[in-house]
Amino acid sequence: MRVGITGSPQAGKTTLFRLLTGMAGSKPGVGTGNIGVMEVPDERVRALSDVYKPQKTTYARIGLVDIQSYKGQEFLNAIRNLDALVVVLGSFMGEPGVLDSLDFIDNMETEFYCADLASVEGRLERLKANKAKPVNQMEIPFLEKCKQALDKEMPLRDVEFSPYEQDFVSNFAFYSSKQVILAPNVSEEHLAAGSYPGIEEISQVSDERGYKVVAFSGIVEEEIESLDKDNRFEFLKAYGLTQPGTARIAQAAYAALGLISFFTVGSDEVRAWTVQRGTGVREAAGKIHTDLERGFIKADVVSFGNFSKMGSAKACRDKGLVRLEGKDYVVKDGDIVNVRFNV
Ligand SMILES: Nc1nc2c(ncn2[C@@H]2O[C@H](COP(=O)(O)OP(=O)(O)O)[C@@H](O)[C@H]2O)c(=O)[nH]1
Ligand SMILES: [Mg+2]
Repeated sequence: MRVGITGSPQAGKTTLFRLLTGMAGSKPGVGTGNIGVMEVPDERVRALSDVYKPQKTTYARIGLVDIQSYKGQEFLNAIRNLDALVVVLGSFMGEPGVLDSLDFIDNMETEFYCADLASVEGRLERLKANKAKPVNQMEIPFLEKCKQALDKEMPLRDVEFSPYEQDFVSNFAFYSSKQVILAPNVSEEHLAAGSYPGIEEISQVSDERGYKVVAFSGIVEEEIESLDKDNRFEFLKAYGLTQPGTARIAQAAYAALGLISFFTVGSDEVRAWTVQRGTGVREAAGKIHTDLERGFIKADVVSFGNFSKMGSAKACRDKGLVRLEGKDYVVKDGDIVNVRFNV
């Protein structure tokens, strides 16, 4: 899973990329795109780490790309293999920044519809001309359904697909099925005020399209980054915030991708593991090590909520809050998992 940072020129994309990845070397507008990895901050991991005091604490991570092109085929090529996009809006620049941003979103959506429609129609023509095999005939109603939506400029992410159709969607890697998060980059004053230039237009677009909006301020984030931990909290509080914008953006991207975290704990390492929502515990165990999947017997599972209430694994066991789950159990966000296995 990879996320791209996009938006109009000067909106603050590279600034956000640098903040999210900690890659100090990333330069504005250089090369074909900076590539990095971002940590997904998680208070639960921090809390578990406070209890276990492990040698190592590992947060969830997702790949991040700072996209350097804005439109046309070059833009489409740059984002083809990305699963979600964070669109940075240059709200701190006032009216011109707002207009550029709205133009960018408008143009992006048009390019998505056109590109998806072209691939749907091209595929339909080939299927119909070829008298495709029975298995491919199943694809025709699916493609017709996509075409109907795209003709109405409805993004494919808003179309309800059956699990069977969902497989086709994944194979096509449609543009309009990518998740989008709007990230207005607002001035310091506007961050504190909770309102910013263009907020109404941006809300309207996000309501219509089902985009999540997470405002941040590049300048304020840079200040936060320069503070030590204790001062960060006080600083954020002054803005009425509990978490930096970077944390909120990383978490929004993670959720938009349908990803959840489960945890493993111990004195060596407290760690968040990433799985797609709906993953079975046996497959999830395989993320930790293939042996754990192959030799899976059962898993001890306690929710972070219960752990946090009781304060220790022992207290959870005493209260019967640690469940023994078999391979059919579906992992939930925040599960603390210990896999029993035998190879
Ligand atoms: N005042 C202000 N300037 C910013 C902010 N974020 C970025 N900039 C500046 O805007 C310019 C463009 O930023 P950059 O991240 O390179 O934009 P990009 O073209 O979208 O990658 C740089 O000079 C940044 O220092 C912000 O929140 N406030
Ligand atoms: Mg840049």
